[in-house]
Amino acid sequence: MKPQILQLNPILIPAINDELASLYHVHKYFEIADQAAWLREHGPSIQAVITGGHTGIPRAMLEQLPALKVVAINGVGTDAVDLEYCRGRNLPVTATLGALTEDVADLAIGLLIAACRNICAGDRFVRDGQWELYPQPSAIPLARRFSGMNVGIVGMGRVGRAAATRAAAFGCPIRYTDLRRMDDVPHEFVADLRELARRSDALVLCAAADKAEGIVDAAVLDALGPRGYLVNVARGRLVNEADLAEAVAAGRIAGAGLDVFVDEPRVPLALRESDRTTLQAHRASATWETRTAMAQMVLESVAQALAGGRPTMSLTT
Ligand code: 8YV
Repeated sequence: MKPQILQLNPILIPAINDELASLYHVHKYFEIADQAAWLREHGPSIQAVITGGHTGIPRAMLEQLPALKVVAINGVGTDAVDLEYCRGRNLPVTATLGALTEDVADLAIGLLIAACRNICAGDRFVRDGQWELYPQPSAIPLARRFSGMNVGIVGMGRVGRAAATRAAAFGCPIRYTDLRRMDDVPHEFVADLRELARRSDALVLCAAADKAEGIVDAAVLDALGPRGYLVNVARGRLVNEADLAEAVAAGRIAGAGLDVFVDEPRVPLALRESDRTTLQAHRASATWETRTAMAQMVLESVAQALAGGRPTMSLTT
């Protein structure tokens, strides 16, 4: 009999789904109507879980999966999995480390340029026929130059470094904050986030959210100031979203480019209504190339764990 695996998020690569189906009996949790009853009946036979970084897996569900040999995260965020609990069970939790770095950094810079240059508002202006109605150049406010901006990176991990490399290529002086100074990073370390915001034209959030919640609050946004931009490609909960919505609505920051939100897919109205925001539906890693590479790593991790070995990408064992 094929091993039974539980998939909490869809995988969007047909070839990978075919391979999963050929190797395992795959249960798609998101398609099950009575999930509680299903878990009670089938939980004991599940040997592997595949989930997304943002979705993770609740501890209560893990407790209903006694035969589990691996939690394979199709992503890099581990903030939605209780890693301590998994360590206690000697349960491998794997992530797709390195696979999505470039795409997430690309989108960070894309969002920042889109925010500075009002690309989405400009698109709506043309698309809605407004240009014909208001052909005078003054109908659209002047934008801000991105090249040469002071960029502050919050979280100098893989994605932070890739975003810094890209911004540096645009002639941007880079500063960063993290839990500690990194000896192998050529950019200026600023320990205090508020100070980093004060010295930045744009703050780019690339940090893990395992321990950081609401670190970008009204005080940080005010330090960024009315000419400053916020970009978030990490996790919504790094930001106090109510503070951000107020700052955007009042023009206390110049704009924001956001791929992630506190309570996805719900996005506060103030952020949706504002022309200062450029919004994405948590899409930073959503390219064919990256999602294929990620899904292959997930397949590999599940195979390694079910063969009785320690998955190479395990963060807990
Ligand atoms: C993933 C993410 O692409 O890597 C993460 O932690 O949040 C995402 O960007 C997502 O998990 C895909 O399932």
